[in-house]
Amino acid sequence: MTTYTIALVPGDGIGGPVIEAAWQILEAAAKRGNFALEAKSFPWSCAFYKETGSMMPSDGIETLRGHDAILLGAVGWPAEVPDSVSLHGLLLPIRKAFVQYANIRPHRLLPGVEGPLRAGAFDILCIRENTEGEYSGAGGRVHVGTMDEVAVETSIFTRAGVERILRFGFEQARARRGKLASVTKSNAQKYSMVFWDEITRKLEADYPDVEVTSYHVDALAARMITAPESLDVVVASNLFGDILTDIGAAIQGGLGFAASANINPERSAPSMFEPVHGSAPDIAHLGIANPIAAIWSAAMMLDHLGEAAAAADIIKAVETATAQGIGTVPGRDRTDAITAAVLAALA
Ligand code: GGG
Repeated sequence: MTTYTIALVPGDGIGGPVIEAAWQILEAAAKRGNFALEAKSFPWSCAFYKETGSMMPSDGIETLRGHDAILLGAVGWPAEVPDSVSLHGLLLPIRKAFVQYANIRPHRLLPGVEGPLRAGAFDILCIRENTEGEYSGAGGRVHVGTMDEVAVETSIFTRAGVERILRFGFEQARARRGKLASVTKSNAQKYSMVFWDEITRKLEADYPDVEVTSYHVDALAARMITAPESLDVVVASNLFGDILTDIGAAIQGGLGFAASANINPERSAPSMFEPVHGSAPDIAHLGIANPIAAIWSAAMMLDHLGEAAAAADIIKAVETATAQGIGTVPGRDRTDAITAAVLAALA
């Protein structure tokens, strides 16, 4: 029997309860399947930062490297630690160090969930470039605190980085409905985004079976609301993907349903799975965080590890629970009640 070692990083706020819920579901799935899971939990978070001055220890990356996958909850506690410090201290370094360049975020309505749109069914797979672009962390400030102060933040787009994420998107489109939306703002950003468009055009020839449309990000954002059913796979840069997937979360009923996978497609290092939502300080101690996004992310983890049947069973159990109306209205059902309903459907 295969045993997978999973690094759990619950992080801040509702990260703890949703990861606990996801772990219960994973253990139940393992019991039914022919595999075992071993968890090692790491307390890296804003509380850890307050104690130590760092979001994770200096050997944190090497510690995580020894695991088959990472399941992360949420990062951020802005009342105590600036969000830019927590994000650049934990989440972004893991994505970069483990070359998790493809951030996959599925957007569809679960049964029983009513999104805000009157539009019919949609099933969008957003693929966000995850290691460079606008979140490269290149920049600086001079003349701080004076009227001459200047802040510069440079987006970095490399040919290798853009080509690999677009190829990943083409492959996903090929395996789905054969449509790829490549997103830029190349009318306004005449270097990096024109570069992205050129690489899209170059790769088109390798995927004649995929229908490619290039969109400006503003038009694509509108289309996700007015005609989401027209979209299949959407590939975007780090910042644009981050923003578009919040729209994706909104149209699928809220962040409580938005799952994600930070994938290292070459499997040279562990991949990381996390709900799209943050730590939600406003509801952190109320016991009403929706664990579905974390459970769905855990299913994506099993799928990545090669346990596709167990992953599909978890998704089916989530769908059974939501079809009964459980977890479908933000803030109404308790985290443990939603978890119990998914567990019951899995049994
Ligand atoms: N679930 C992880 C989390 O806390 N996400 C909040 C966030 O701000 N993420 C930024 C990003 O995904 O780049």
